[in-house]
Amino acid sequence: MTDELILDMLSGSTDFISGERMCESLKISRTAVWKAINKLKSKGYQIDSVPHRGYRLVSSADILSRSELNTLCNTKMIGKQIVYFDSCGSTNDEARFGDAKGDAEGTVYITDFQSKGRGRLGRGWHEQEKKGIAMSILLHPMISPSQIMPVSLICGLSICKALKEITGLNCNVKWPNDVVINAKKIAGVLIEMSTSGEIVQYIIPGMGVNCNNSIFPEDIKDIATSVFLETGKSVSRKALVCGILENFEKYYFGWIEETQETTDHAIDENQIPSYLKEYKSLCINLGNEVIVHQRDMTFYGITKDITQEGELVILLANGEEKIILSGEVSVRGIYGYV
Ligand code: BT5
Repeated sequence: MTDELILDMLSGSTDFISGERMCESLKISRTAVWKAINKLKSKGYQIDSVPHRGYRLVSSADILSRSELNTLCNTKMIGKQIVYFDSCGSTNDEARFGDAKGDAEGTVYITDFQSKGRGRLGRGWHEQEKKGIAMSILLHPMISPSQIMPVSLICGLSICKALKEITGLNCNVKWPNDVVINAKKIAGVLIEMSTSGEIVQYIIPGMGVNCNNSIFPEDIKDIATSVFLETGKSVSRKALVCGILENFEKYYFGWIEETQETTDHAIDENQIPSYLKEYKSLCINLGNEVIVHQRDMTFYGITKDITQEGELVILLANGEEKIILSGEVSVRGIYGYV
């Protein structure tokens, strides 16, 4: 914790900060400062120490530290509080524990290594230490459980947009929230929520993004990809985290506001929510052949549209239209479905 506070001070200054000033501001001993500086150096931070002048941060380690993310992220609420773990089981669990402790809406839980990352329906999420992004956001929206589908779409859209802005990659979203490029998956989203009757107590979107991975385990090597594998270059995970959080904040609060307006007034069927226009332009399902697996049923069709509530409209071979809110949807040509 002391090292995080010292990092806060160092990253907020381009000049040297004396050891004495650190002791005074943090009410700690000289030895505690010295130990914390050494801990930061051992994590990979390059810190100049000059007698009579103090310490200065020269370069950062590739760590998703709270203080640096706080300085970099240009958001009002999402990520204003960041809880960082060197390692943890699942950031979605950490967000759940955080909610129970009364953490604020918008708190982001992030780790450099997730040992028990979850996918949907009991599946796993592979993570390589310090190569990807694993983070979860705690949300307390004033909506009913039946209205949450767009949060899922907004997560995929935000990752897609940030990947374009930071790395130049042209990714797509596969409904509801996988992010894909060249028929492989580069990011996935797991949404978990708790409800009490008609009230949403929390929604926790967990996002996993493959950044600098050069290799994947045998079972997913043909379906997974990373920024590094697509561009041949490493990406700054910190910059990408901030890009995702900034996009998420913009689309999420825009959607909440529009939802509020449509609750106050009659729904205008022609007024598409702004996030949805952009989502549709990146959605690989639209116009393509899909297979839908729902419990014991499987059917084929062409994706015709996405409703304002975020559901998929599928045109079946017999001309009937089917609206899908959940289930596994595979798109022809995308990992595995050919
Ligand atoms: C997902 O599930 O894609 C949701 C992944 C969410 C992970 C984040 S990380 C932060 C937060 N904390 C968590 O514990 N989870 C969230 P699903 O659509 O069910 O896809 C899972 C499937 O994707 C697996 O069965 C594998 O086939 C494949 N897979 C696993 N790891 C992958 C990876 N790193 N890249 C691409 N595909 C992967």
